[in-house]
Amino acid sequence: AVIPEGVELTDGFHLLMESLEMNGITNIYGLLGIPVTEIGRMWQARGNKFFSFRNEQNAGYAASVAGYLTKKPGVCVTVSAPGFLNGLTALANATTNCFPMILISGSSEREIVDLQQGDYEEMDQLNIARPHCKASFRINRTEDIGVAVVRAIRTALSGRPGGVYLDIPARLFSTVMSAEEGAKTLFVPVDPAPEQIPGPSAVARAVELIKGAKKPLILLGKGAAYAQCDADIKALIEETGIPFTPMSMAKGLVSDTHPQCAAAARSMVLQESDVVVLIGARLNWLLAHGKGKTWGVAKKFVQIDIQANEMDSNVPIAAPLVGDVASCVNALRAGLKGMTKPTEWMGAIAERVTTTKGKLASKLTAATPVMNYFNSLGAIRDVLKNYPDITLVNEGANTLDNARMVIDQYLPRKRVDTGTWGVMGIGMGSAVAAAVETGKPVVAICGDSAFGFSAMEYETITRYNLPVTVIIMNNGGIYRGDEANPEHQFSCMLFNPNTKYDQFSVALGGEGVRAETPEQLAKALEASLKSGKPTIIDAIIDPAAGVESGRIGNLNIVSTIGKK
Ligand code: OXT
Ligand code: MG
Repeated sequence: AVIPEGVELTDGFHLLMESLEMNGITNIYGLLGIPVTEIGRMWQARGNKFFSFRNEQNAGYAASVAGYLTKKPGVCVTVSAPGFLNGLTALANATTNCFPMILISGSSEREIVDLQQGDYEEMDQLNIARPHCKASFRINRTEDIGVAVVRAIRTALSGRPGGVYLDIPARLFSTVMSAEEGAKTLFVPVDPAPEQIPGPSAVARAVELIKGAKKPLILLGKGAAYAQCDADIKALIEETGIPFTPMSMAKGLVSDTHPQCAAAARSMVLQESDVVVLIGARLNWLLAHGKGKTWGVAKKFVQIDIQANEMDSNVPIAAPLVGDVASCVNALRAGLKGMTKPTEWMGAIAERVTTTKGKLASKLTAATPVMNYFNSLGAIRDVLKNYPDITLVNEGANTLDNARMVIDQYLPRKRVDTGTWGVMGIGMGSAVAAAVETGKPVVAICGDSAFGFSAMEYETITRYNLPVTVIIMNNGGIYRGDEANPEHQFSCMLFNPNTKYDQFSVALGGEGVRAETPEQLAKALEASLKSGKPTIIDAIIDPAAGVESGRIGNLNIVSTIGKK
C-alpha cells in the first residue's frame, strides 16, 4: 500500500526491536554483519545490551543458557548462511536440552534463493532449521513482525521448552510502514507457559505406588531445576523422607550436602530402589535408558514430565504424571501427606554415602608429584564452598566427570555443563550468559580440549570485563596427554605441550596464573574471585591421570580385531 506523505514511518528493524523490548528481552547475544548489523547498533543506542561474540555458535550457547537460567527465551542474532549454520548448532543443542531460545537470522532474498540463482550467502535457512528446533518461522511482511515474535516466544516457552528459528529476509528490515499502524501490530502473549495440571486419577495412581514402595527414590533432572519451584521440590523430599539423586545440572536444586542426597550412593540407589520418581529427568542415555544392569532389581517408575509422549519412551512408565513440575509436585505432596518415611532405606543409603565420601576425601588431599584430577579439584572444591552463589560451568571428559563428582553445589541452577549431548564448546558462551544474567561471578572448569572449542570468546569475556575465572585442566590432550606419537606424526589425541593458557589470557587482556600444585591453584582461584577480573588459571595436570572417554568409556567403540 502507498503510504501518504507526512505519515510517520517505522521499519522492520524498529518493529523487531520494539517487539522484543515489549516482551522483556533486554540482552541479545550475537554476531553482526550483512544484513543484521544495524540491529546491534540500534539495540545498543536504545539502551539495551548486545553481547557481540567471535563465533555465532558461542553466542547461541549463551542465548540458550540465558533461557535456561531466566525462563525467558534467550535471543541470538546472526547473519545469513554460514552465520546461521554456526548458530544452528546451538539452537539444536537448546532444543535437545529443553532450553528456550530464539535464533533470529537475516536471510538472502527469497526470489534469488528459491531459484538458486546464487545470491550472497544463499541458503534455504527456513527449511534447514526446521528439523533442529520446535518451530521454524519466516516473516514476510512488516505487519507480521509482532505476531511472529509472540509466536516464537510462546513456542519456545510452552510445553517442553526449546529452540525456535525466526527467518527475516534482508529486505524486510528496511521495509517501511506507518508507525501508528505498526505500533498496533505489537503485543505481549498472555500466559505463554501455562500451568498444566495433572489429572486426579493420574495423581492417585502415582501416590498409591509411592506409598507402597519400600525403597523409593526421587531422581531430579534439569527440567526440575528449570521449573523454578525449588521450595516445592525440597518440601516434597523432606515431607516424604525419600532419598534423591540429581542429574548433573540438577545438582544444588536441593543441596548436595542435604542429608537425603544419595548422589554418593548413586549406583546403589539406582540398583536397589523399587519405585523411582523421575522429576523433569528423561530416561535417555544418561540414565542408561531405564534398563540394564545400572537399574538392578525390577522397579516401577513414576514420571513427571510436561510432554506426554516422553512416557514409555524407553521402558513402561507405571504412573505417568503429565503436567508442569510445580503442579505435579504439589499434587504429590498433597496426596503423600503423612506418608511413612522410608527410614531404614534412607539409613542404609546414608551409611553408603559416608563410606564413599570418606574414600574420596583421602584422594582429594593426597599429595602427588604432578597434580591429578582429584587433588586439583579438591582444592577448587574447598575454595568454592565459600562462594555458593557462583555459577559453575563445566566441560571436558575427565574434567567434567570428576568435577561433577567432587564439587558440591548448594543452590539451584548454579551448574551449567555439556548437557544432554555431552557437547564440548559450551564453556565460554555459557560463562558469558551466566555472568550477564546472574550478575554474579562464574567459574568455568574446562578440559584443555573443551576450552579450545570456544577459546576466542575469552576475548569476549575480557572485553565486557566479566567476573569469570576459567580453570583449564591442562593435561595436554583429549582424555590423556601421554599417548605415544606414531612415527613421524603428532598423536591425534595430543596438543602442543608448550601451550601456556595463562599467557593466552594475558595476551587477551585478562589475568593469567600457572598453577602446578593444589595450594597454588587454591590461592589463584581465591584471588581471582576476590578481584572479579577475568582470569585463566592454567592448572597443570598429570598427562597420565585421565582415562579414555572419562566415565562413559562403555560408549566408546573400539576395534574388535585391534591394530592391523
Ligand atoms: O556410585 P558409584 O560407585 O557409581 O559412583 C558414582 C557416585 O556415587 C560418586 N559420587 C560421589 N562420591 C563421593 N562423594 C560425592 N559427593 C559423590 N557424588 C557422586 O561418583 C560416581 C559418579 O557419579 P555420577 O557421575 O553421578 O554417575 P555416573 O555413573 O558416572 O553417571 C552416568 C552419567 C552418564 C549420568 C554421567 O557419567 C554423566 O553425566 N556423564 C556425562 C558424560 C559426558 O557428557 N561427557 C562428555 C562427552 S565425552 C566425549 O564425547 C568428548 N569429546 C568428543 C566431542 C564432543 N563431546 N563434543 C564435540 C562438539 N566434539 C567432540 C571430546 C573432544 S570429551 C572431549 C574432550 C576431552 O578432553 P578434555 O581435555 O576436554 O578433557 P580431559 O578428559 O580432562 O582431558
Ligand atoms: Mg585434556
